Amino acid sequence: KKADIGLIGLAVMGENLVLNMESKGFSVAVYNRTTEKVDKFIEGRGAGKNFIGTHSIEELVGALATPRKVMMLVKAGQPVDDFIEQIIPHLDQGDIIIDGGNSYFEDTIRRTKYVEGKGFKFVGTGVSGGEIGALRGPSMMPGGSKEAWPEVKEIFQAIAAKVDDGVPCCDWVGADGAGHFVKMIHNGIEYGDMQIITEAYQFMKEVLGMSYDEMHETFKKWNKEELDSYLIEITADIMAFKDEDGEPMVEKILDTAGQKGTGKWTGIAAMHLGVPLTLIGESVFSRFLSAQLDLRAKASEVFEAPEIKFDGDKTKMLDDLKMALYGAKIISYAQGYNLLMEASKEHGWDLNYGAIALMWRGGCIIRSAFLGDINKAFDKAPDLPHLLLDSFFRDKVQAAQQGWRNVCATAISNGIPVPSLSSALSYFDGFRSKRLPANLLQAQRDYFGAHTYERVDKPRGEFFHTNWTGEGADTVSTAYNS
Ligand code: 2AM
Repeated sequence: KKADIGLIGLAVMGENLVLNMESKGFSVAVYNRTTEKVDKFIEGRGAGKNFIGTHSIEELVGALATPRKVMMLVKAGQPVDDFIEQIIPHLDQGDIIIDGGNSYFEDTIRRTKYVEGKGFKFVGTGVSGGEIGALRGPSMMPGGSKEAWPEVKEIFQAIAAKVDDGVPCCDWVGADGAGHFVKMIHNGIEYGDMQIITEAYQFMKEVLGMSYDEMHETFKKWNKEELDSYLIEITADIMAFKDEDGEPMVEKILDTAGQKGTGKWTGIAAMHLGVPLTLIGESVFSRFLSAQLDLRAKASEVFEAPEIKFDGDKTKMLDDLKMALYGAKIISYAQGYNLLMEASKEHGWDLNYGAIALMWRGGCIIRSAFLGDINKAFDKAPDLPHLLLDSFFRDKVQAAQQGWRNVCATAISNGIPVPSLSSALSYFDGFRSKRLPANLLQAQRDYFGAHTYERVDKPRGEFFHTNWTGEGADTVSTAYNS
């Protein structure tokens, strides 16, 4: 009997994902470049289960029922292109190649065109949730050849995480690179969520002078309220975790953050599309700053920190801090969705924003109750132009802003960095401003470069130039319009 699906790449993600598929009743043919891993798997975790071990791409493809579904979970980049080349000669019309790795969405756009050009179908799917997610139910974000969706839907939705009454955290995202793009935004949002929690941690510890036990209790409490989410939950656990000597484990960890680049890609995508993705941007920069250990050590000897002065009501300040996190989180998701909307326009993806919130609602690192509220906002208004214009989030941000301002002001006067919390607040203050000081910016550009400007008392699209110094000629610059 032929297998329902084939998988290339028996590393951590691949192995757990095929075990998940098998547990849902699907038979899976497996292959890995280093073929000893195939045998090890078949004799080990795969023993006695519905797997077919194969030792070549030809054998793998030959073991599959038609239309064939060949899924790759291999290192992003060249290996994906190499495998596509190896798979294609063995395929028939209608067969499907699936890339479940962490591919860059531009690569997925290119590969979809290429594979479709050869007469086959291509799916690039984001898979989030790490090792445990892959085994028990990840969040899955598939995009690519639309005609492939009915063929893979059953398997994908069966293995995906479920929320509420069994709603799968997996739905069709859109054409070509849409799935991998949405996965990238997920990762960017994850950077932001993590960063604002670390800012709250430093504030609690240094401004409020809280102990790890107190911080543990606070995060635990927050996890039952608006901030209910996986990242708040694990942070509560981490606060309580003691090293062998009884000291808090986090105190032993070097303060230099790593990254694999997906947050950076999200920031770059925002720059390309002209979207003010400030909170995620700051969280990426904060990781870079954390990595400048030596420079920071030197600077810490040069500059004196302001003395911490806090004699206010700690309970009230903790409530304010929760509001700061909540307000900033709303901003971060609003900015992330702004980027999704611009990308959707640019690439013609026609993204379903409510469905994306549901895909992230369970299984992945950013899973939270909050995503249910985002889903509701897009249910109410599928064409909502910006999350902050939804009445629910508008009211929440209004209610959060006083506490949030208080936290930022207190942090700044005490010399505690809050780049993401404060930049999100500045964004909000800019976003709600009918008039920004960009009028001066336009004047400067016109002054030094004759870039021209539009006037408040004339229709848009009419451009003016002023001879600011009385020396310049009347020639205007048409070099840049942005
Ligand atoms: P390996 O076990 O033979 O190293 C995650 O690293 C997965 O991607 C593994 O299955 C790994 O195969 C595969 N992989 C990594 N680099 C590869 C390459 N250059 N060519 C083929 N497979 C690769």
